[in-house]
Amino acid sequence: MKASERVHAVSAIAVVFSAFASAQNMVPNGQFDTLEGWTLLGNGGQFTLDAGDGSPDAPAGSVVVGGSPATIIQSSCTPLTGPMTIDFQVDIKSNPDQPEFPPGGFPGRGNAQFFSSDTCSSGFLTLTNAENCFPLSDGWQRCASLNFAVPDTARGFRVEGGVILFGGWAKFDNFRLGPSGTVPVTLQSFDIE
Ligand SMILES: [Ca+2]
Repeated sequence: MKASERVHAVSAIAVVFSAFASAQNMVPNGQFDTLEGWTLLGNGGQFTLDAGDGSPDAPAGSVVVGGSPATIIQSSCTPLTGPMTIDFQVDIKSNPDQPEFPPGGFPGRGNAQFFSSDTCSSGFLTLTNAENCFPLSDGWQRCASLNFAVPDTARGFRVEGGVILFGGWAKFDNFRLGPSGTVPVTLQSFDIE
């Protein structure tokens, strides 16, 4: 193979790979390469990029709870056309002593929210909470919602990560959402050093 042909072959592989990767994950900047596309909600909370930690790769989105009970990071809105069945996951690391109250509820969580508008500014329809978030530990833990039925009227979605404990902290990484079976989502706990 000539050098020019090799270049073309490598380019073709790169194009195919990037198209496949973007089809897998519909969450913009779900790997926190930067803070772009993410918004902090909650009085006095802090949201920064942790260049020394991540799951699977650094950086991660790092949240410190402010004066309000809940501090939340929210992704930008992504257009989507229902009906479809999706898988959703997020990797979370947080205070090991976070209480679970109410059961299945608020502290150290991730969810995906669906809207009838493609800007997520109105028309909230439903949400799905990632499961297996408890108990949180100071190691990375994967939470997920599998085979969630998105309503046929959905035209946009966004995802959230949140933490409730006063004085608490959490890190988020690896937000993924896509048609079921196209994102490598698994319900499992794991630690990454
Ligand atoms: Ca990352």
